[in-house]
Amino acid sequence: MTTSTTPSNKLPADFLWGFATASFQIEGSPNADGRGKSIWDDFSKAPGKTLDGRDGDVATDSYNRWQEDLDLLVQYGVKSYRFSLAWSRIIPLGGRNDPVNEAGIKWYSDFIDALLERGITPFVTLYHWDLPQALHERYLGWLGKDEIVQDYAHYARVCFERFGDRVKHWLTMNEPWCISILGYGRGVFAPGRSSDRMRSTEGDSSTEPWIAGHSVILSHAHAVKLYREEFKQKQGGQIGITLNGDWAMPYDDSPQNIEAAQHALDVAIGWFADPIYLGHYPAYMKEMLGNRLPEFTPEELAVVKGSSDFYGMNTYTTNLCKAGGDDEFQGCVEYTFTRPDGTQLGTQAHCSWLQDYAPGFRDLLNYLYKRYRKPIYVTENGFAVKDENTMAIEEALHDEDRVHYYAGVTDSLLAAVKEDGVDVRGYFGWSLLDNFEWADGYVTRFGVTYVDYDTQKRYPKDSGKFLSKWFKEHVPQPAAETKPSSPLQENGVIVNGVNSKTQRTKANGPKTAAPKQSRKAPFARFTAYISAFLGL
Ligand code: PNW
Repeated sequence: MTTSTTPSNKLPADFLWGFATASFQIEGSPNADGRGKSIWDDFSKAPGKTLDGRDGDVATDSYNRWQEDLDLLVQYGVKSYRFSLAWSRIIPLGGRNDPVNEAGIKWYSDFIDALLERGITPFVTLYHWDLPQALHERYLGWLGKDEIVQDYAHYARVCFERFGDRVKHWLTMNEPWCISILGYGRGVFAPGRSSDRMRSTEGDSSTEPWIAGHSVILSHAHAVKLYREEFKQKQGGQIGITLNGDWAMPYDDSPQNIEAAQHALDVAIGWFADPIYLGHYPAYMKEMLGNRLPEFTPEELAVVKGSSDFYGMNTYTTNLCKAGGDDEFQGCVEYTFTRPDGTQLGTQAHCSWLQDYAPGFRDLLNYLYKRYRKPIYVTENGFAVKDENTMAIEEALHDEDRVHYYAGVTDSLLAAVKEDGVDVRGYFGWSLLDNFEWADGYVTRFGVTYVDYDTQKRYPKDSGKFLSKWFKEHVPQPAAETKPSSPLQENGVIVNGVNSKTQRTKANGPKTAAPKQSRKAPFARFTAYISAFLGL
């Protein structure tokens, strides 16, 4: 393990840290440069679908303000940025026989170049929920297994071909549980299908989520097969999936509640992770769903098993688990934040499903590493301060509860790596910016940067400064590191914005601080600028 060569309170020098976003949540500009509609365009405009009745047409206007976003990333000193590609900007109608949109490709291509020029590693999600609307109309999106697997693989191929010379970290899907359950079961996310006829005129919550999940797994697996067979050798990147999943703690010591916590994990995480890493659905899911759980053919399973180079972990909270109830989407387990003695697990966030409980973060890392034996990238983690949206900006910038959350989590992260030996390779806070929080509209803010939606001005919060400082202190600076003004090239191929010599230095771990003399003047100006900006 790389950690053995680093001092006891430091993460490895090549640890990637940064912030995450998603296309529909930040870009806006739904009609720019030939973009096609996604399922979130109409859904977010339909009455009653978002808390504040607002849609994603402007969001944080990042399609236009991308340079400001890059400036922020530089000022925070991130190593990496996780963002997603909007499928309908690249293939407006989405399908394998539909035209590719060069203007959309150019936008992302320029953005990737701009990241690399700043020494920031792009960590790219292919699918973060904005399915091309045309594919929903053609065959109901993720319910049309045979079609979607081929269309998704084709979309992935276009992305590997056009961006894979520069992108070395790929995520196929963001949070299959949310895609399937919230989109096709509870009906609270696009496309909003549900058996609840108050909510939707169409849908069957008892069958569709499990069918959608099956298609997501197969689509992911076929994209990975394609990458490994045709791209990996020459491009040299890694590819995997990112799953949501919160730690599940038994409500008390009773055997049925201990078992309930495992059932919660089986449905929240094992539904996807067990087939992908272990080669089968969890036994409990079969028991719970019977023949409503689709089966993999042996040929499908051969593609699915082992189809992720790492474990992409999105996590936010810990749930206390009690056996009982009939909510299959939670494994027929009841969740609470109230302990048997009446106390709360942690500080309540703005959204009901989230409380601050850092020990759960460490426990989850340990559970996942032990069960799936893969290096872990924490691809999302964050907190929404209660009532932040109604505070004056000055008050919101001092986001004490979010700082507390991140202080706990970073402690847990370090303990998991240094004391427990968990192989964690990266960490991304959710989110770089306050943004369009799906069904919550803009009322729930997850950003480490405050966005004033009247002016679109960005203001770093205390939490952003905290993470910037924490990672600066806990990730050794590679000896040769400067902020390159243009991507360095090796054999004509840009390698993550640094050349392989720098990477080797990084991998070996620096023994001493970087000699700064040679670039003293510009470097000193640069650090002074960052410090002034962050108020450090
Ligand atoms: C994730 N839940 O979504 C998504 O990946 C982000 O796009 C989103 O903004 C972020 O977390 C914050 O919500 C989730 O109900 C949505 O447990 C809902 C849940 C979890 C994650």
